[in-house]
Amino acid sequence: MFHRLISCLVVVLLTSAVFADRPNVLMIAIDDLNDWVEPLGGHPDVKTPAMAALAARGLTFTNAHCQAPLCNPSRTSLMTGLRPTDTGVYGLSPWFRALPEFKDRVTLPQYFQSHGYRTLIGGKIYHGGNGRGRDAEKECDVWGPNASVGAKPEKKLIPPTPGGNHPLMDWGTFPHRDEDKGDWQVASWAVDQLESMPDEQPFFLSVGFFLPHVPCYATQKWFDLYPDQTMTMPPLLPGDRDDTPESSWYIHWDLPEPRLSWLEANHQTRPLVRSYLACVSFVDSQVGRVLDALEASPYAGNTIVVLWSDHGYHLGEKAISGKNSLWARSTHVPLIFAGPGVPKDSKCNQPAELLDIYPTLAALAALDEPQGMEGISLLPQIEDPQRPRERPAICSHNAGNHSVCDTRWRYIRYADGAEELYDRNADPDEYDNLVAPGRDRLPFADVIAKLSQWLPTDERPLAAGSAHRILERRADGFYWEEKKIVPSERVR
Ligand SMILES: [Ca+2]
Ligand SMILES: [Ca+2]
Repeated sequence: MFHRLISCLVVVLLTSAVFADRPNVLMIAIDDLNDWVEPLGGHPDVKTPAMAALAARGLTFTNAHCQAPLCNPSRTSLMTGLRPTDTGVYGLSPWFRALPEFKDRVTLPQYFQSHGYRTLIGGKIYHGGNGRGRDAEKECDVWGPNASVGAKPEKKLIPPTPGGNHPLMDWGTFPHRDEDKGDWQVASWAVDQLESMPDEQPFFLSVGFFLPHVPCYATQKWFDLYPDQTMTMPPLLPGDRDDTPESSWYIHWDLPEPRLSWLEANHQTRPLVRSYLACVSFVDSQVGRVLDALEASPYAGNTIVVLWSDHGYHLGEKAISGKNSLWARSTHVPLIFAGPGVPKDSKCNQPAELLDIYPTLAALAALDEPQGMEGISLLPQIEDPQRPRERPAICSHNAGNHSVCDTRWRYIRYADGAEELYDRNADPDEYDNLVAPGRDRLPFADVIAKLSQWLPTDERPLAAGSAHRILERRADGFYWEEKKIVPSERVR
């Protein structure tokens, strides 16, 4: 009995000694946030003071890209450390735990939990309610509130949208309070956790915000930041799709997110842009509430912060709104690290992938190197932001469709072999497809050969239960959500 007591005491003392120098982790995820944030400069008017302050005390990866331009596959990849091409998860279904081969895959929070961390998840980290059902206790120690829209108007604020007038497809302002929004409640939960965190364990706190995902509702004060008369519109080049291949339409063939043609016909382009900007600033204010609480807590000096978005969003660029593309507006995402070991006010333009977050956080926290990762730790770039990275950033949207970005080029290859190439230094808006049909491909053969080496091979078959936004190339043509694509029916 006495021996047991002593050995328990020794274990407690040892554990405290080990934990004492382990940094905590605060991971902030934002849904559908493109590069319209101050640290990335994607929109000249955008006001995101909290993210700017985080960038000032950390390192921003200015050339970071998601692995899939859609919630479920992107988050599955980030949290498991596997590419969509190796999970077969490309659609809004399945939840990867439903697949026998990933039932026990150790996710990012679970990896920290296995190293003695207390793990907490609030808001949208996994897609929808994933992880919160049966066996929820296996995913983390503490679940906070799920993501929600919160206050809604009595009826939609915009005209009925194509593709079934989806209830989420809406934007604008109406009388409500910031406190009644789902993201406010998620931020409040995170603040409460930081104020009452037990001291005996380091923590891994994941906080996922829903906005600026549609419906883009915000209170009037956030719209007032962007006066309609002076707000800058994104550059929308008429005819920009004239040089993109036919299959570039297949990857977003039929969606609830309206095309630019519908936005224009319904005078909704400016309202959408303004609502999106308002929501970006609102969500930034909620990031600020959480970061202020961290600053006021005993953990201010010993917490690694990482902020990311699961993918970007088009606001009319390339004739579409929404995600589901392989261009900059869909793949380019905020990725900011701050805290112990991270240089202040720094930028790194080397290609980075959301997939890299898992091994990077493990390295920053000095845990054993996680095995079986497809991401590569960004620690060398955190130590020296100028240090080159050989591997480009790869984004995949359904089997066979990939984009590859290095520090200069974006190369896209679709499942039917069609190609695009953009010189992002000379053409940051990716207007000019250098290898459009009829153009001389030869001057770019070397660049294409170099980038093509990184295209995923041996792609895993589509995961069982795949649904929603699934594109397949079959012997007799392309199928969108099980329905054969008839090219002449394309909605421009
Ligand atoms: Ca998303
Ligand atoms: Ca073009």
